[in-house]
Amino acid sequence: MSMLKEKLAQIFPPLKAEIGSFVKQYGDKVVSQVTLAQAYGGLRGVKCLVCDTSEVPPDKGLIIRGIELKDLFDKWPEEILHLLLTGSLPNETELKDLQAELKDAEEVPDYVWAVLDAMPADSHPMAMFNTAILVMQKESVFAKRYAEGMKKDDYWSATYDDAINIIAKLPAIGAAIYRKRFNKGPRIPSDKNADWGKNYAIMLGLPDPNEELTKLMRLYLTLHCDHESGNVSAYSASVINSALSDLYYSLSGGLNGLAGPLHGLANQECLGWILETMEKFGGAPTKEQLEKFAWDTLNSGKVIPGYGHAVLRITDPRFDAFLAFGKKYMPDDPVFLTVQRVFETVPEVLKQVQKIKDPWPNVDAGSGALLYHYGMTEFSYYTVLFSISRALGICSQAVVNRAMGYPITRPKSLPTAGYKKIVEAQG
Ligand code: HAX
Repeated sequence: MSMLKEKLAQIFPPLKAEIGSFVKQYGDKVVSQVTLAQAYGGLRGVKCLVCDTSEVPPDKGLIIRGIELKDLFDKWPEEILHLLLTGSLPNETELKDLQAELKDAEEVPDYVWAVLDAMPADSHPMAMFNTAILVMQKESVFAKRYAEGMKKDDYWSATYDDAINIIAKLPAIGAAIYRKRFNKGPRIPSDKNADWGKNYAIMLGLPDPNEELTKLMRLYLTLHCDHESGNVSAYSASVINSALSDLYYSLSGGLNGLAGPLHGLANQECLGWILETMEKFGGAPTKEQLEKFAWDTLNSGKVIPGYGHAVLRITDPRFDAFLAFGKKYMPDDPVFLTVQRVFETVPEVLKQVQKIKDPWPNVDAGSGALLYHYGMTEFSYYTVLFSISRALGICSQAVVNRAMGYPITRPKSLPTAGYKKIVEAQG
């Protein structure tokens, strides 16, 4: 058994007992109330989910297991995976053990390549990525063991095996989709000595003379890892997983949600918007030009991608991290300069629109410009990169949920007539 799995086997039983007695003792305490506006408004702010891997206070942004993101910028994705699952960063031996475990599981079955080859050449990279995950469902350890009558206490262990088997393969799958979809040449084999993030950079096949792209990939894969459990992709995946559909089904399903323009696809949309301004104004636009362009976008009924958030009310610390990276490695890049100028302009515009609750940039406002700088100019691919990272959080949440024995998710819906009755009864 790997060191990480052994550690989890120690951690989970007492945690399950603790949560069990906590709920038994305080089960009837009220933790949240739901107004009619919230029922019709995407359940914004309703506290009714549990997520122990991370939380997102509106005034701070992502906190992973009690550690603010700004203190994790230099950590590698494998370290973050360990943190998400166990609540602590790995020591050197634990990190090596986890990296070896991932290496052992990285071989992608050949039929995945055949399925990707059979897809239309103009398929969206996200459709290709989620198909690749789903088509591997027959490998699920959870599904196999469930069919054999696995005990409920073992659900987490089989989910863990699926999580490692999937996470290990995602860099190779993601990189192969990039190369195939954008005619970059044949797949590049995995480097047996490279860590998860570096290996991904290698397999993409983009020039990386000073290993700056490798650094960006590690940072990117760390920053997008998790964002509590109420966002569309994590919540969808968790609902699917609660039916004991294995992680191949649930991760793929959740990531289909990430493919939406109000969620992960915003990074593709945002770079598109930035480049559109540059094309229109013949280079990096002035603040005045940007201000007008922002108003034109709003007045045409569109959102300004990369700005606003359902939870956050500050500049997203993940955006701060990308901004700092850009200032260090590409201060004069015109696309990056435009991102900075948009940051100096757009919040002031959005503040004037009363209904918008968060005028600040989110994670998707700057990441694309950095990828563009290193030659990844095909921005319909960007959400795949997001997905590879987000799989860390979605898989960790599923392992924890199955270890805690949480039941199937099934909130109650009412027809509008039902809500009218409730409201009328209150006078
Ligand atoms: N541009 C224009 N209008 C915006 C806006 C923006 N950037 N942000 C919010 N609004 C609008 C909403 O569309 C909504 O309008 P309607 O009432 O007419 O529908 C109104 O302001 C109130 O919205 P809100 O309460 O401030 O925000 P929501 O919680 O409803 O939505 C969103 C949050 C992220 C979906 C929203 O801010 C948005 O559409 N932003 C642009 C797209 C984007 O960047 N998405 C990525 C978010 C981060 C993420 O998940 N990454 O994966």
